[in-house]
Amino acid sequence: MPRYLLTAALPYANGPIHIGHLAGCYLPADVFHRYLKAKGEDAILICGTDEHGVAITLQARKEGVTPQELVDKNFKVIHQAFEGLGIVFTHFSRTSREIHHREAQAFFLNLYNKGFLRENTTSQFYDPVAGTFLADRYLVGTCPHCGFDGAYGDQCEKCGTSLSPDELHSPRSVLSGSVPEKRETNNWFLPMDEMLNLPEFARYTERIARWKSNVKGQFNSWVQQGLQPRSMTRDLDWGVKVPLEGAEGKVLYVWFDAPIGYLSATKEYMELQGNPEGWRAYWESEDARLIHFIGKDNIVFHTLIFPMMLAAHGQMVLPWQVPANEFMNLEGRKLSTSRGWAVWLHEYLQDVPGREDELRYTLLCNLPETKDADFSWQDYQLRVNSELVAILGNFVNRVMVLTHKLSNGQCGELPPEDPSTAHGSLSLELASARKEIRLAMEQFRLREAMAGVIHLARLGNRYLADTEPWKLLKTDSEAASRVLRVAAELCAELCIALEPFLPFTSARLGGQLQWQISDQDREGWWNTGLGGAIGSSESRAFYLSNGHRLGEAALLFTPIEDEFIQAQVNKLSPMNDPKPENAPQLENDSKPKNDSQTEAAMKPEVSYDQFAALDLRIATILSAQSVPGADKVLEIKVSLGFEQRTVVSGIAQHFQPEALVGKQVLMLTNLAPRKIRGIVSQGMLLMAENPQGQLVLVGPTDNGILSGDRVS
Ligand code: B3M
Ligand code: ZN
Repeated sequence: MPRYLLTAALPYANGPIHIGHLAGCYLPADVFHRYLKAKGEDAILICGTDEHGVAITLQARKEGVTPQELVDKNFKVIHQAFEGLGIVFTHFSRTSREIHHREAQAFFLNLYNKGFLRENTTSQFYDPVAGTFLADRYLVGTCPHCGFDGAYGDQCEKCGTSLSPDELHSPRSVLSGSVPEKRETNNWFLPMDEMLNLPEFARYTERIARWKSNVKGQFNSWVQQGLQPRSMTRDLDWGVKVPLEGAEGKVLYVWFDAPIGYLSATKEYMELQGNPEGWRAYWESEDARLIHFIGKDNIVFHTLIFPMMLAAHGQMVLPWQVPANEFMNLEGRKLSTSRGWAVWLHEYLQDVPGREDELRYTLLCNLPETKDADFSWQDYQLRVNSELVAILGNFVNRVMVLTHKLSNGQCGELPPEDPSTAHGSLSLELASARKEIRLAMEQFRLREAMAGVIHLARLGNRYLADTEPWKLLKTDSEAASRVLRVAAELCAELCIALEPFLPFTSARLGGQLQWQISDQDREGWWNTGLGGAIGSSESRAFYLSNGHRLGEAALLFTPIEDEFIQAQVNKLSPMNDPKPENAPQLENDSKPKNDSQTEAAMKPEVSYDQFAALDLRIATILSAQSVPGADKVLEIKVSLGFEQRTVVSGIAQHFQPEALVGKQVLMLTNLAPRKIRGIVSQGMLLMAENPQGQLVLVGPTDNGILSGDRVS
């Protein structure tokens, strides 16, 4: 029997968890783990905080605390937030623990002794005042592409370009502000080019053919680009010390030690279980299936570097699957923690206690499994109100209330199988719905599986609509009793099917039914619950007994009010981007200028990259209205085809609001949102100014272009 070793990327302990992390890997990992357990499989889910690397030291500096204080604080916040959302790990550890340092050093020495870590000299930037080598992030300077003077040695956050430290103009040290110098230093490199040919690694790459295409694609492109030896040590004082003589002041590269965290955490767990050799069954056994749940930015480390390390180490399992997800955006924009464009899990749990599954559900429905996806508060509201409340909650509630009305909650007998009845066609549809759910889970299509479970409730509603037990109640109470028993059985079935996805709801539902899922029912449903009528010998689904008494009816979900959604949207007010002096200043649409026709008013030249960074599209105006107390601006709703936006535009003195409705307009869609007159404006409408100083719409209308079409 296979043994499943599931891992979820170790979150950096440099800050709390947001919805992007959840959708990227933690929620899928939790759902899949719960699913395997429900099936009766032997599975463990391992995670913990990643507490090393410059992500930690830089943040600690920013907050004016030591790295240790920072990781201690965030470990707690992260761990608690996961628990709050019902994300349950078999073991959640930390890479700062002694066992991890010991394991990572032993791993390093194993590879070193086999000749897989080669010493090499390179020249690196050094801060003569602080007396230390500088990691890329510790260098700032002028971006060679956009001229921004706060670019880091690895990336310019203004224009988004990746950089190497040598490309920065006038580099300075973040630590002391001094001009760094180049010094030689020794580090240890993994010869990745040679390691491709390790037999274990080569054998492993055959599996990749059946992996997700986003994962396969990244793996292949790295290999095709040609691999270079990569340094596995750093000149830093925070991290796992390099266990070699002459390596003082050096630590393991964080991406060398962090994945070993999966191993050290497994060992720690087994030790705590009093089974110190227990880890071998998951890491060294032929039957073990290692599955890494990660986000797309971690693919190369989990499909290439760590597997090479495992292959070189010997005797270790290599990944069996890496179901990496793409990114989750928020309200149409990339999440940005530095700009406050995020929904934080710990804040959500605090703001709306008792609504854990509402968040799980919305995220599961939008998992970025094949491409980037979007979370919006409006979608959250819609999903909760029109799916959880109106489909799932409504079905269960009707069954509960009607059964109480009929027989004080006491269940009657199941009707015999009869394909010609509504019961018969319900059974047929259930059979294929169950199959779809199981198949989707096997293939890591969690969002389809989630939709499939809601579909079960939809079928239940249809069954009630077809049989109308509320009418039978008055005319034929025995028939009503049979119908309601079938429906109550479906409620029990939902309790099982919901469990991996919405565990809180499943538990609440079980409470209402006064029924507890047995291991046998759970395993039966997930393994063999493929066909047959409810209550038939074939499906074996016969969860409640005759005469079973249901508990009190209570609402599983309540609708989300507009005010709550508005308050959440208002919370998203990103701080301003850093703005370099010579970067192009975009016109503020609330104050049109008058000098646009003169050549003297030409703005400085921009690069192609700067231009390409603008997301310009055609939008259609859906509505326009004046804003009370503001005579210059209009609140305008536009459609981009794939979504709707609100824009506050300073054009009230140029247009009658009604005249704008239905017009197409050019729109800059990726301008950072800001609050104008208390309304979040999500983009800018572009217009021209005629010689009379009047604003007019430019370009489009009625030439076949559609909302959302790009302008370039
Ligand atoms: N901490 C990166 C990240 O949070 C990193 C993952 C480590 S997994 C071994 O994206
Ligand atoms: Zn730049």
